[in-house]
Amino acid sequence: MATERSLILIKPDGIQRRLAGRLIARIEDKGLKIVGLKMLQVTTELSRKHYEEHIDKPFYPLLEEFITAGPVIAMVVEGPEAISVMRTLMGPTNGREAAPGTIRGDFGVSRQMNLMHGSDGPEAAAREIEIYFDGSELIDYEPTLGGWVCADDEK
Ligand code: IDP
Ligand code: MG
Repeated sequence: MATERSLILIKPDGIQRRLAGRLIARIEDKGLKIVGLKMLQVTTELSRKHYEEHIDKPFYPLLEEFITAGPVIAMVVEGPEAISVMRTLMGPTNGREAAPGTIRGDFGVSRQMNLMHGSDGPEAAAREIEIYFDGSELIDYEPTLGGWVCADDEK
């Protein structure tokens, strides 16, 4: 088991729908640790870097229009297997197919406007964290309740 970091975004629909607090609460409720957080405006250039694997796909122009349409909140979330734990917490891409109980299943009905982004693997996480954050913006700290979130051999 590994402690991992994942790059999480609350996308413009989450901010515009005033869901940011509730979405951040889902991460906190799960027991994961937020080690970096900021609001920013994604530019066309940043979108092309972040979503480079999708640039040639037919949906990319709409994705770029969406992700640059308003501010996002970017976070780095840390915890045991944080990358897959966050993907499970968010649910599948399409909100119509996401099960109730998942973030996308509880808050959305769209494939594009699906509220959050989460890295899909360790390589993507490292790449994306570097795109959105400077090392100095990430804070190492031990939450007071850290010892009650999971056992030492799970960290
Ligand atoms: P993921 O965010 O669940 O990893 P990806 O397939 O990597 O999903 O797609 C990146 C983002 O692009 C999605 O979260 C969604 O906002 C958007 N997207 C994905 N597929 C489509 C599509 O077919 N039409 C429009 N937007 C899409
Ligand atoms: Mg993806």
